Amino acid sequence: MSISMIGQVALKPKDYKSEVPVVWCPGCGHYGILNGIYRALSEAGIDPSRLMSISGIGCSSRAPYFINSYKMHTLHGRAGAVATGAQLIRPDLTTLVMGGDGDGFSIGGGHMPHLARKNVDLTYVLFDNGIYGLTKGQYSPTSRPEMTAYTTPYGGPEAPMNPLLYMLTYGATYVAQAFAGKPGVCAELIKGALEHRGFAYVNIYSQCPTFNTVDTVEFYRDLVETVPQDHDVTDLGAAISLARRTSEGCAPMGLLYKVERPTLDMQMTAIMDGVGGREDYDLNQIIDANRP
Ligand SMILES: Cc1ncc(C[n+]2csc(CCOP(=O)(O)OP(=O)(O)O)c2C)c(N)n1
Repeated sequence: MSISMIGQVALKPKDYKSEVPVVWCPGCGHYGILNGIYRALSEAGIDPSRLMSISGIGCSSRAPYFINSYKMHTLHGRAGAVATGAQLIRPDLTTLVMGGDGDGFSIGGGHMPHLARKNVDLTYVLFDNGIYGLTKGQYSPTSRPEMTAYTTPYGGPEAPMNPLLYMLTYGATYVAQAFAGKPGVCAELIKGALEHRGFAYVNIYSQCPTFNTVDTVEFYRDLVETVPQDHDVTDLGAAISLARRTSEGCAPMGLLYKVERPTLDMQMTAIMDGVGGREDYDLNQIIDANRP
């Protein structure tokens, strides 16, 4: 988001809590992520009246209800598409998208590459619990083969996708990963994402104690490994190498990649300014001429 959005207000994390009670299961990792989001919003000084929280459908996609902001709870898998439109029409506001691995990478999988390649100026926090929670436990694109669910009672035949590798490959300009059991790390990385101008993707592992019995808190604790201090966040090759370590059983936690590139709204403004300055340009005439 634009730098002018930073430090607008001095509010405490609790000031970002809405009056809606949080209804996730006891022990759900999504609580830790939500706390990280409250802290990040507070530390970045985001004005709640200038914040758009947008989600699809899922347990995680309920997050906007719990955040003091303007909000849209949209269609399953369509949060990114709706957010792109909202951000383009109001680039002066902060756009925060939240949702699950099913929402983002199953039904919403067709939208994710375009958010990254277009460099839409928004923060996308993906609550990655490796399962469909809301619909009571089906296999998701990030499920490990070991996970048994009622749609895969003997485990799954598919290799899980790697969200970090995916986002790096499609051109996201900020890519980070954390674990819900470390809300402080979540807060730091989400704050960085909110302050970043461009498409910022934060993948957060989140335990689902109700339906996912293999990706436990202990599993994630052992899995995550802090990004080395000497990692160069502008080096795409190095970021990709770190992301690939996930398949070797040690997932990077921290900021993997961060670069500057013109955002979609900047490019659109440049085009419209250029066209709008032309004497022969008349939008109504163009629309009339192209009417079917
Ligand atoms: C078009 C459509 N298809 C399917 C559903 C059913 N559905 C709702 S949420 C969901 C998956 C939720 O999983 P995820 O996005 O990983 O979020 P979680 O609940 O685990 O946080 C599905 C399949 C739906 N609501 N709409």
